[in-house]
Amino acid sequence: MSDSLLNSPEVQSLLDKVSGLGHDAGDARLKQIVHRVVSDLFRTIEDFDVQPDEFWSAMSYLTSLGQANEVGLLVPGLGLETFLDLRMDEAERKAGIEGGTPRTIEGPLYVAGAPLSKGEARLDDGSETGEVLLMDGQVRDADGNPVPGAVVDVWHANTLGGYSFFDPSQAKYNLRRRIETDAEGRYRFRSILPSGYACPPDGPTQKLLDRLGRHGRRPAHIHFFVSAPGHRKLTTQINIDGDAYLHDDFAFATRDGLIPAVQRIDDAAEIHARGLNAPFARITFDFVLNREAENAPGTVVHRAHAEAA
Ligand code: MBD
Ligand code: FE
Repeated sequence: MSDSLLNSPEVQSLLDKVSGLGHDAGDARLKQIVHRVVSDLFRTIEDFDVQPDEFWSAMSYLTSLGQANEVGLLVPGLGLETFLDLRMDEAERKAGIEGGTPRTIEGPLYVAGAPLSKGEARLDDGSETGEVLLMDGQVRDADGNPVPGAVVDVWHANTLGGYSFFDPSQAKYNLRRRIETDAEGRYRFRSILPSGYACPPDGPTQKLLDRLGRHGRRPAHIHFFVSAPGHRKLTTQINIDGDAYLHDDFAFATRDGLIPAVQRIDDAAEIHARGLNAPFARITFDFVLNREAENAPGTVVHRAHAEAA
């Protein structure tokens, strides 16, 4: 409402001191950003006449978000992770990089150091009765040439939407593998079809979503990092077609080009030939990597990751 208080010399001087402006010690870029963020908070408090009770309930919310280790869950829920993707897409367009497999968000549930194998892997430990999924494809470069020796780092949820490590009922690295592509750039794996994810119903993320009148569901999906020397690292996911939340993802990660057909195979001879005893699902999906470029920001993102002990 009133800009006069915000613009008063007293408040402007307060913001300068808060941000460490006016002296050389510290990090100049961080000072600018803190100044902007705190100024915007002051403005929000002023414009909405935020009362002390409301302010302290927000501080207590942030405390609980950290204590529940849900910062990485609220971030995609607020579209921030998708916004970072859109910015990277734009930077690549400006750098003349086009045509690779679309990126989409990493999300909070990656675990580093999954077992590495050549050409193929089985992701599930056989303890679940989910529908078998056979997935395969090729990693290619921008010119359509196969990329041998690329690493396809894949992770997904089980049939209850739970991820190993975060769900202690699952074995270490269950449904997580790294597969090195073969001489033709091909990878293949056997797993089970995942189910969609739901935010912990009693957690702080879901609490905010409830107050926004939103759900906390994701469609069934499979995550990938695909990397190879000389190429831009790809962070992406595929969605399982037909999921009720396919175009209603609380984390805003569904993109055109990332919804491959799911073939349902019920031919007895083919089931038998695969060493299986029930109908299974098959997905073929090729990844196209862009060449590394000096005029675009890097795609190797440093963020805290769990490592299964
Ligand atoms: C997930 O499995 C996920 O991928 C994201 C982005 C958020 C929550 C759970
Ligand atoms: Fe996920």
